[in-house]
Amino acid sequence: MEKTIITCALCGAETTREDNPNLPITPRELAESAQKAYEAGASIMHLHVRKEDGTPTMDPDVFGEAKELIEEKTPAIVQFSTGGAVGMSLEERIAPLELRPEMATLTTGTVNFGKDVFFNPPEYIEALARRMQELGVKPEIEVFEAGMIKNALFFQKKGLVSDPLHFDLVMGVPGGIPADVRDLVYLVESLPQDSTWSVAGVGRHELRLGTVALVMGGHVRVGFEDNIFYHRGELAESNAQLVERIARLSKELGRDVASPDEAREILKVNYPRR
Ligand code: KMH
Ligand code: ZN
Repeated sequence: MEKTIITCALCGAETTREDNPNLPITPRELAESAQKAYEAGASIMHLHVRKEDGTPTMDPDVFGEAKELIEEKTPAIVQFSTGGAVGMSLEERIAPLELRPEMATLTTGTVNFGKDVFFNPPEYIEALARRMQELGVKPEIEVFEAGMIKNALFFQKKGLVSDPLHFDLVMGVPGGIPADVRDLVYLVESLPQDSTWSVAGVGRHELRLGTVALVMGGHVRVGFEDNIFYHRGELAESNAQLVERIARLSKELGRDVASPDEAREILKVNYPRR
């Protein structure tokens, strides 16, 4: 089977230091966490950034600083979030793309998100996809609900996202698709043949669905954005600890872990790293 691409979702927008005191927040902390995650086997860093007080921001200056520091410390692919936090405007969410990360996320539909709504109307999707295409940024299509796959194909037909598509199946968000294995199988069977995919199981589902994905030939996302625990009731010490475990499982199951350059090859990330 193909090597496993491990994505590390370093901090997200929702996890707080109260949830887990080991959460990296500043660009320097994010880069240090990324370095250890890279050494443990991660080849993509899914990046959100925070203000100094820990609240989420889409400030391009903060994204730029974090990107630069991560790229100094690791050869990993830096993947910007364009989802940000619920309630952010399109203008805020699109702005960091001008920094031309190698990859960025693209959520192809609106979904309830706990008590909130993660708002992604067609005009947002179109604007984000178009700008990514213009700048040569490879989208990772974030799927929180089954209908988002079909919607991604609609934008592909319009010529706004290019083949081969890469999907991240985000499962177990309250309001989104549940994290059952049958749901994962259904989502994977709904993807275009030539596409690639990873799974991001939320909370306790991270390890279980990640392991199933390894067996199915998919790729895996782990990290504090999705899960703060190592075991039930035991907080994870670091992002690297979560990466290390899924890397170990992958190797035990006969799949080596992809380096960043191997990940670029598998995903057809064309944009040359600067
Ligand atoms: N924080 C969520 C509302 C993305 O990174 O693009 C959206 C999210 C998806 O995390
Ligand atoms: Zn995210």
